[in-house]
Amino acid sequence: MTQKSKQMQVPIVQDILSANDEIALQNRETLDRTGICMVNLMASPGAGKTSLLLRTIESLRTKLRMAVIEGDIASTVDADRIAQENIPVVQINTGGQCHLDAPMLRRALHQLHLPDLDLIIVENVGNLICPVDFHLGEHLNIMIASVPEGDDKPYKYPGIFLAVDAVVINKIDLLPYVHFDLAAFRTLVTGMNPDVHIFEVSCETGVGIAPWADWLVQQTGKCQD
Ligand SMILES: Nc1nc2c(ncn2[C@@H]2O[C@H](COP(=O)(O)OP(=O)(O)O)[C@@H](O)[C@H]2O)c(=O)[nH]1
Ligand SMILES: [Mg+2]
Ligand SMILES: [Zn+2]
Repeated sequence: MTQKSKQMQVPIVQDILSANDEIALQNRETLDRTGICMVNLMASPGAGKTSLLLRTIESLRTKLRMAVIEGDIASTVDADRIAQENIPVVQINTGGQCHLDAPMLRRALHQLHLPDLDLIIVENVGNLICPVDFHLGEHLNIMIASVPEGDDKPYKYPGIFLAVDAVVINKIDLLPYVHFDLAAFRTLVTGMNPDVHIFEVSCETGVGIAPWADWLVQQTGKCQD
């Protein structure tokens, strides 16, 4: 790439991001008017986003009125699974795009009956890189880091670890079989992001889901004040 074409690309990216931020702000205002908390759930493919959603729905079904927005490059597999739980679900197929953006969320929010909801959880496209750059209007950014992915991910993808409000370490049932230094991982993440909340869970066994669900109830309450 020539120096000139490099210079030309930077303002274009900034324009896209700021146009997105403007719509994200409008989404946020829509949610705040109705006192809804929206969570942007990010992780690599297979880390356990849909599994954590299912466990969260199971725990909070009687406490919060929830809906799910499912982002995928293609297919409705995850949305179909959530719909079986009798929770309102909207599928966004990004048509190849590797992240959700605020205009997509605006269209999805139009399909939900907002006065009936307390909490919306958005399953972003499986990707640790760009989803974090595209605000959706969310109140909380959460990432899942799963044990088999290894404990070095904060070094490789610092952007997402710096930006999130909470890191959910999933698949802790696999700790006896996989090298993952939990203490070192915690130290590294809190060193990068001192305010981050860290949860250790297994969506397979249900261990650790209760503290995560309690925290989510508490955070949702803040949006309703
Ligand atoms: N052993 C184990 N497997 C899990 C756990 N959570 C999810 N999985 C499995 O990991 C795979 C991917 O999970 P999924 O929720 O679809 O991940 P997503 O792509 O991030 O939505 C599935 O086969 C799940 O059964 C866990 O805590 N322990
Ligand atoms: Mg999924
Ligand atoms: Zn992307």
